[in-house]
Amino acid sequence: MQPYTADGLKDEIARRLQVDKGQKLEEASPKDVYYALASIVHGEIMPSWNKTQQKYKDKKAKQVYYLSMEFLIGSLIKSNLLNCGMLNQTIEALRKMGFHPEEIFAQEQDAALGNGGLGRLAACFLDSLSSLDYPGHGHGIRYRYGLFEQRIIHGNQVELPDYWLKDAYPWENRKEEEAILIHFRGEVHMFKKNDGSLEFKHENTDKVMAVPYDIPVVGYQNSTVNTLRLWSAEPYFPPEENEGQEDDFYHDLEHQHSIEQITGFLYPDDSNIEGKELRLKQQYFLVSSSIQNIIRQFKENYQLPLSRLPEKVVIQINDTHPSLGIPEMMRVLMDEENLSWDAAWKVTTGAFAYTNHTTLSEALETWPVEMTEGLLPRIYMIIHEINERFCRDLWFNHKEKREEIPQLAVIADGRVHMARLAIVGSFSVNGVARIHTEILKNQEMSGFYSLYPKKFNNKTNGITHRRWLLQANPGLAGLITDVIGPNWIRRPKQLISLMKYTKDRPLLEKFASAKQQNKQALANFIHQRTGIAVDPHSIFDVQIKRLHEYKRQLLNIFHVIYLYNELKDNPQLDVVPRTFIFGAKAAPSYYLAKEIIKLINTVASIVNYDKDVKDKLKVIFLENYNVSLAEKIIPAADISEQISTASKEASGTGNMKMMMNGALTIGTMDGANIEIHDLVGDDNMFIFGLSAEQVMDYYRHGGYSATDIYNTDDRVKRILDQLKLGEFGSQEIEFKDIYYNILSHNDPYFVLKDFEPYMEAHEIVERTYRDTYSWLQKSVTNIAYSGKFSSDHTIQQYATGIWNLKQFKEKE
Ligand code: OX2
Repeated sequence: MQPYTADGLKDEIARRLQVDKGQKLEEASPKDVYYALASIVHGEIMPSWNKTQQKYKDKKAKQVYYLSMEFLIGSLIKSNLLNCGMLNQTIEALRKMGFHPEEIFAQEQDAALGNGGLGRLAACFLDSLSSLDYPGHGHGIRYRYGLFEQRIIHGNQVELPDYWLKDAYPWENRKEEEAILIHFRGEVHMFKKNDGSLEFKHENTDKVMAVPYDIPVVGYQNSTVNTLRLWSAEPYFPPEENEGQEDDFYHDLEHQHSIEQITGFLYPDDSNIEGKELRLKQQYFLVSSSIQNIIRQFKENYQLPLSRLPEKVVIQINDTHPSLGIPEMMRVLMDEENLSWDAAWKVTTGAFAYTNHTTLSEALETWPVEMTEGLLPRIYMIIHEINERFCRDLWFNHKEKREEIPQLAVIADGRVHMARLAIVGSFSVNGVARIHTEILKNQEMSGFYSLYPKKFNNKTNGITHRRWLLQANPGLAGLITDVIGPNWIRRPKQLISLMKYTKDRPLLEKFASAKQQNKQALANFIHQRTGIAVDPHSIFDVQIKRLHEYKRQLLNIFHVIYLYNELKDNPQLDVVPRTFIFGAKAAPSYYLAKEIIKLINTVASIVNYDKDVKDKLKVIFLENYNVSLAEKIIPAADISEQISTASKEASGTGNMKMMMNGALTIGTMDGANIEIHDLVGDDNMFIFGLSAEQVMDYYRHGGYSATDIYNTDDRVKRILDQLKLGEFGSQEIEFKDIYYNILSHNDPYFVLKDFEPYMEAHEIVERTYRDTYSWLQKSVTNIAYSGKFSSDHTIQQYATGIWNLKQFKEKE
């Protein structure tokens, strides 16, 4: 890529404005400048993009396709500039032009094509694949509406549509010539061929075009550019029907609308299934377009028989959402490419690998047989056959499993069980953190684990340190480079060299000052957004993630209420000032989650204006939490709240992002917290609460008695009574459902059970914070060990352990 100087860039921006819009620089709005800049960057990317694709083709490289219903890529302008090696010059150029660089970057709307961790993981993986020169691409859906925009009105979450495409999106290229036809419904007819074998014809189908939009995935200063291909649903116009159809105008409009619905919006559920036919349609739309495309590219590029596809192609499915790709590949191989069942099955199970992200039963997808069969008759036939063969194999070849067949069958109780389909049809099944994989092997999927022990493996999640440290926290990143040199940028594990400096007081002061600047910046942002002044020297205690009962934002807000009660009883109490920062979206239909958001906002509205509390306690709920907001909050965090009910959070990735930015974790022994603990130990994080074994043990024995705790712990009783009696609401009934959920439904997520240890852990936090020097040592220790959680490391593990993929280094 061409190295631009700041002046060169400035001139080029001015030239583009002139040529494209007839505009003088002085007349250009921030948006105009953003588009001019994005078009320059895109122009820089194009040649490398073409070259990379050509190289893969010429060298017949093996490729991985990451299939995901979600890619939470956020904003790309800064990361593209960074990866192209143009960020610093751009910042300088924009300043010279009299613009605030962040204002220009903020013109890009986040592409919020994901809900949370699962979608963001996919985006981090793409970044690492390109940065490590792996041939790896994403396939997803180009939703016209991304995750809803959240507004908080009178404390309540209100959802607004996220029409992120209302302005042109500068990073995508429409590739109409590569569109693919998708078939829904219709009938399947069977014929006997001359050789006696059967032929299936899927006829009278509803046809939809899948049009690809390609987004470049730029590697970090290495000229590798892979592709994120997002499919958009459009009406199919058969050539012969182009004329004389005016009579059907309204019918056509309706038809067109129903087709465009398929890629209309992202389902806003996280760790929860949304059992709707439209969602099933979206899933099949994604996999049918992707699988047809993969097979087409294989045939074009490799000139090999399809039986050898697994040597050149591996398909990683992100949770079960794309697991219909398995029967879809069988369909294409058998019905279109004339492979036998056995040959097609060998290819399919040699190509697919499945990542599981949760053991929550409410998230395990199943689809009603009638719905699947009606919408996808040929696919259903294939699933049925997969199931028949699998059950037969169990019956005849695994006699010890006969009793378990109902729990293992792909079709059971009138439903198609997607996780079972994914396990049977893949050569690899992985969990996303060590404990999660162990739970899969020994509990949730133990029946399958004993059948196929070799399929199961762990790949602990990771995050791209380029976006989450280098780009989001330039102050800290620059300091790290000053201390240990720049090699950590390409080899993040080298952050460990920081351990040599944990006793260097003057240096620790510099770390403190980098954090302080970020806290000041966040305090300014909070003031501008909410009008509330927070003390930038208070502890910034952060919980940012989707709102879910198992993530226990409720436990956090109970702690806040407890502190508030203490301060009300004794306003002179000597406490370290705290700012509690929340960011969370609740699924629109998740009533209790929305009540918890309302409770947090209600507590905030009382605490923040109470004179007795003064500056000792502030509660901030930042609305519309998304990737861009995370980039502002994470560099400023002192405390990272990772307090899920043990065994429930498969991994978590926010825990890694905050650790990498020097926050200390308060958390349960759950998900990847355990692996953070392996590295930094009890001295450098605050672990509390029930273990996963204890939680699972309670579940097996019908839970524990929440009422006992209510009756014996005055602090708990006071908080719950305050909820019930309406002390935190405008009406008495306000938060009674939270109250009853805990006491009448016996506290399914162990909020009360973990209350006492959580309070104690927070006391230790406070004591530790008072010792600035010791706090800084712990903070730097966390940064030093965080390199292991770079997604580069995770991707290396996938590449060697599952994909058998080679880095594609160009030899010039
Ligand atoms: C999330 C998990 O809840 C989270 O623990 C994990 O870190 C993340 O995926 C990435 O692996 N939907 N979202 C998740 O799982 C599902 C299903």
